Amino acid sequence: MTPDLSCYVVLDAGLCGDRLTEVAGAAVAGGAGMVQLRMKDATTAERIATGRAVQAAIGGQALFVVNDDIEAALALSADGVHVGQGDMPAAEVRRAIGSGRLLGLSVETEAQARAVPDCVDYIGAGPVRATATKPGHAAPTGWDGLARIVTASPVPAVAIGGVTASDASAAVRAGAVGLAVVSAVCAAPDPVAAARDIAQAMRAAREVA
Ligand code: TZP
Ligand code: MG
Repeated sequence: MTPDLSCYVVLDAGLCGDRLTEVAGAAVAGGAGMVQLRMKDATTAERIATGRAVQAAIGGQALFVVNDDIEAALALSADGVHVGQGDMPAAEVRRAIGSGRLLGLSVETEAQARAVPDCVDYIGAGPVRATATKPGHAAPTGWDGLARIVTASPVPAVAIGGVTASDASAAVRAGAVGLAVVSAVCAAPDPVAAARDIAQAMRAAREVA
């Protein structure tokens, strides 16, 4: 499975509110290749119910991963799971989800990037910039820090944290394969156009690189 991570939309329940399913469909219509369901304060049952609606909205047009919740991901037959440094260790997640699903890991520092195990398929690296979307996040990496993380990581990286379509060139220069966004799509007045801008900007940035 070689996912297209150029435009990776993280559906944050807090930011999307009751538009979550609508934003999922819009993200895919705009060209998002990967969609993550991120419901921090929900139960597994709620994640499964919302995940079903999201999957219906995506209609198989993008990969679908669940943040943190292995049980929900398995119940949904999701394409993968994304975990952070404070969650279950990646090797244990891999054992639980099997080899046929994607495993993403959040990475905040170069040291963490060096320690990424082989069982991880991609990393979400950042935050590149400070962002209100993730309270208590690690120190922003900036683009130079992101480049160091990318170099240290054995697997592809998407840049996350306050990034927008206008960051595509910087992300490509830093070696990232995509932009992972929450507010740039979830809080956009036109989420289809927002996702399309990101996907196109990444394509264009790669062409000139
Ligand atoms: N992980 C690192 S920063 C972040 C996550 C989930 C939030 C990114 O949100 P936004 O709105 O794109 O800055
Ligand atoms: Mg987590």
